[in-house]
Amino acid sequence: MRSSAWKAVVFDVDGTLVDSERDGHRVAFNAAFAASGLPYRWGVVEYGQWLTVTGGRRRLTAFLESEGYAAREASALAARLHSDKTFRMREFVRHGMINPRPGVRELLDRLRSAGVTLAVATTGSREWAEPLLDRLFGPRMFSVMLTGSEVPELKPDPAVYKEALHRLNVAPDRAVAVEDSANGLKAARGAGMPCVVVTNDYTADSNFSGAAAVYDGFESCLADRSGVLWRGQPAARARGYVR
Ligand code: XBP
Ligand code: MG
Repeated sequence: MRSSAWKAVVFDVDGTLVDSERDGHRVAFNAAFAASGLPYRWGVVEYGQWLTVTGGRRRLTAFLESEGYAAREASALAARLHSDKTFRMREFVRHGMINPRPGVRELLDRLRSAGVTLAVATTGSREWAEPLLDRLFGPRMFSVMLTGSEVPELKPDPAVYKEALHRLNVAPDRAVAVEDSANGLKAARGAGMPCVVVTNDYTADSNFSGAAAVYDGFESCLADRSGVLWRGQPAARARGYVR
């Protein structure tokens, strides 16, 4: 089995391990709007624009303010809506509605077989993220699992990656992050980590300058057998795009 020079690989969740935004979070947000008697419904394109605001509660607050709510009222309503939305997302998880992206399971198994420690660093809430990862990958797949519930600042702030490195006891240049978004890439780079990007429909056209590699899916990531996930430190020439 090809080994990997990395001590750890730290995965993002939404949009990376799972394609959870369009048909998961977005649907849960809309159901929470409806349950509160609010007329808002985020369409697929509109939701993609709000995705640049990380953290569901902050996304709701920013949206409500853009609809004319005063800051204090927006924050209070966002908290109520987000609590309902999180309950709904947990139900989606429980009913098996959120699944791994193609190739994710194989990549996790290959990295584990190569002796790499796996971890998670997400902005999402632990209430749904933990049962999701347990259900999809088993309770022992990730040695460290950090969520937006445990850090003071959300991506693109590097806090969640810095804390993951601390708990893993791994130097930034001995671990690589796997992300889907520009905010996630910024967070990983801010923690001094190289970052592999695997894009999705929402992020394919983003600017991924500074990424060690960019793939359009896990299938091409798996096929790149001499890629940075296996080779270790990204050589200067590695900064490029593998599509
Ligand atoms: C993406 C996010 C999350 C989700 C919604 O997280 O920004 O906020 O959109 O989840 P990731 P919550 O870092 O995994 O890409 O409503 O629980 O925040
Ligand atoms: Mg993401």
